[in-house]
Amino acid sequence: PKTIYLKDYTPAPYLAKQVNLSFNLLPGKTIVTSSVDYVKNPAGVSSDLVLDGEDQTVISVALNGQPFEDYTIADGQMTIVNPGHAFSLTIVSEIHPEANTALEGLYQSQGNYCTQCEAEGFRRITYYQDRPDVLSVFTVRIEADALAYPVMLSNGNLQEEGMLADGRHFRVWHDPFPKPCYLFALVAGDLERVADTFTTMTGRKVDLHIYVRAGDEGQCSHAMASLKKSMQWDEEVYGREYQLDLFNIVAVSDFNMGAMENTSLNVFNTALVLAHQETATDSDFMSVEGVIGHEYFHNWTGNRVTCRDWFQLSLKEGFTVFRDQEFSADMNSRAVLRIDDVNTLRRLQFSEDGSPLAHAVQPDQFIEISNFYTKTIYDKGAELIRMQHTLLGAETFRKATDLYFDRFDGQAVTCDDFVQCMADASGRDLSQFFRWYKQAGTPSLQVSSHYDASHQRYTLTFKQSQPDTPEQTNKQPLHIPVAVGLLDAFGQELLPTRVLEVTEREQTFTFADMADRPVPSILRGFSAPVKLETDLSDDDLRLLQVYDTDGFNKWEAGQTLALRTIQRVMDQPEADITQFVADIGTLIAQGLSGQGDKALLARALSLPLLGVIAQHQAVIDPAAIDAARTAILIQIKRTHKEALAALYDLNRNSGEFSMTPEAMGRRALQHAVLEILTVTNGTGCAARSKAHYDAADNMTDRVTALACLADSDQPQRAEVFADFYARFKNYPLVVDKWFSLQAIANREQIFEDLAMLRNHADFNIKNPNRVRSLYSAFAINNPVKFHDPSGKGYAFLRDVIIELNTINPQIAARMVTPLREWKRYTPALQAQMQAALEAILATPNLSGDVFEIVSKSLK
Ligand code: B3K
Ligand code: ZN
Repeated sequence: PKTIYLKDYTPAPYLAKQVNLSFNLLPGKTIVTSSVDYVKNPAGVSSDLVLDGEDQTVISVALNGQPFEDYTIADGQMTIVNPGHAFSLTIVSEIHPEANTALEGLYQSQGNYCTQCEAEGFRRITYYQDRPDVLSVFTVRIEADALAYPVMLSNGNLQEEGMLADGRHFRVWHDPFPKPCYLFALVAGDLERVADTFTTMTGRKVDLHIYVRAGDEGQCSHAMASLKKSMQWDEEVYGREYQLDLFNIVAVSDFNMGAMENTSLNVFNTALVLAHQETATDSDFMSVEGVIGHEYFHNWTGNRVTCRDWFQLSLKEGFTVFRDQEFSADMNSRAVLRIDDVNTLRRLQFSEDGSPLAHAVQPDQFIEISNFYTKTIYDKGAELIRMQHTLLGAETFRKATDLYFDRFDGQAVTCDDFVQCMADASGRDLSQFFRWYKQAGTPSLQVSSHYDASHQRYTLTFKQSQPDTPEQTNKQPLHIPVAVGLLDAFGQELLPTRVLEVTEREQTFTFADMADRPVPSILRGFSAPVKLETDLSDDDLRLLQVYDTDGFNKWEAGQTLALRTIQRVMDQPEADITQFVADIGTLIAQGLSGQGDKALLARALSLPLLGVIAQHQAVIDPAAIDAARTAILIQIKRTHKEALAALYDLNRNSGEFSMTPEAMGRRALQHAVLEILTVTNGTGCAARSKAHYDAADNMTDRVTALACLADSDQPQRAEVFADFYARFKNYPLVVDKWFSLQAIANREQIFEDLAMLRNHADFNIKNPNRVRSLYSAFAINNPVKFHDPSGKGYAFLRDVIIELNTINPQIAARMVTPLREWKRYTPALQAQMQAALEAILATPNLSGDVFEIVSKSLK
């Protein structure tokens, strides 16, 4: 496998003036004809036309209409030496979508045709300069059997359609906006359509269509509503209007990722479209809204302004994640969303940063671009945009994004170009800030405070440091926005949020006229993606937990107290934790009084997840973390059993099912409480969970019950899981949940369960959702059993990676994630994880995707 470097970027040798694609979808093969008008790129450095192509048979090539044979094909590239200044090239090739299990390029899902071209799937369809900086106008003709494939879609507007001989029909689609080939899409199949419309801010009517399998039409209303909200939000918040007359979403059940933003033809994983109270949880509803928004927002951030090369992936992904996070925050509770996003960032991105796979938001090199659709590019990338938003303020940030869209509409640009717009619009120098894009790793920020009573002065001293990461040492200090507020000893806010800009390795900020020592609320809203260490006392944290005006930091104070308590119990199992347990009692009492946001209380009552606790450990011992965490939960249960039961009862479902924030908060709170009440897994616990299941009129409550029963050995467990399967066996997305909820069980017979699930008739190695529902659920959400000292957990994952290597290399590579942090575990676990990685590396015919991740992990 070959490494590609950012520094080697050169502009494409030829521009594509227009692209005509014709697809003849036949049983057993598809014939693709591509006719492209090329003209030499004045900025290009070579005069050879080099086209990428994979997994296809070239049938004929014609240059300016004449048969042409003077080309060479080697290493996935067709080269034509000096074809001239302007010419047209027609290539006819044969491909086999029905045999495509990699789910890249043109493939079939449940008999329907669909495409996935980002990042480099277009080359599996036809020979082309498969790079994002070649933008062209596409016209696409599709021909297929009319009965089997009544729906035939591509990007843009429908130009022509008609019947042909032998029961075949055709359609021609035209997208007037030049686009890179990774945004090309085609769908052909037997699908039902759900329709609605949206009127844009200038009064244009846009048709909105969601295509699903027959029978799924009743599960589209939430996705449709989310799409309309997204379109309106982008007009209101960014002034961005949709440009075409039609916007299509197609849901397919075989998909490598969540969804894809192809111009006017988004292709979605069914998991992120279909949602109904009976089959989807509240958090599924939130994900659908967020991802529908995400893909729609790409229309401007990604499609209208696209990436120059794949090193700039975060230009569109980081910005678009930031946009979808803000959209969700505006539609729901901002603090709750921020808490959940930060939890994910810490659990998954911080751990990536701490692994041999750590990389910068704008990396310098990669082997396989598919491996770079990471938490760093996406979620840390979003944090970088968020920090620029914080530094500039909302109004100036909006000016800067207006400038960005004005300056670069229709172009393929870099992260540097984006930050330059931020700098130009604000008049600020952001060159130090740009280091965030180039330096990998999670910075540490240490804060010490000092109160000088005689001068009534309070100071905060910040020390930042950057960890070494692969091929990066001696890093420079970063420009860190730290949002700070000050409270007095009674919890009154003395100083509302102010953004301190830390730019030095060590820097002190002074607050004058402080009659008493204040309590600082530091890094409000998690204003920078750093590991924060403060010298706050437990009492300071307790004050913040009750009085902080910042919802995020209020929660964070409680989590810090919990982390300190967990650490104490890990160090000394007999440690006295009565104060912490009493604090939880105060929260429960608040809940009983009916005050406060239930969703926030649910999060306050939840101890940090093992994956978050692990980030604070020098050496990770999952069993030891779990033991301490569970011991604390048991003590909370014993101390507050009656109050918890009362809180549970108080939040019972009363009457009609509803999706209001209040109702979702109530369900989340019941879940958090039931989790504590059932921690001991005795007969009473199982009875409680079973009762919760029996009373459920929605999927959220059912999943709560199953999650609380998962670890149990009581007879109710089998009963409820069997009932669940019988009810929902015809709903693949719910069967995914059934797999996952068993895979996360922390119980003795888990390895027998896993074997049973692997051999279950409903398991399908070719379906990524099902693979994830078993393997990712186990390896990521069952850390105790995944890291079982026997090594059986690692072997289970190793075997599926080896099996998937030839079937679907992208999914195989992704599955390696839980192994890559191996060096952070105890020596005994390390050795077993390393052995699993080495066994994968020794597999014959290892794909470039898996090779890159495994070999880098082992370094
Ligand atoms: N842009 C797509 C990612 C597709 C990558 C496939 N290897 C999804 C998204 O971020 O919106
Ligand atoms: Zn995206």
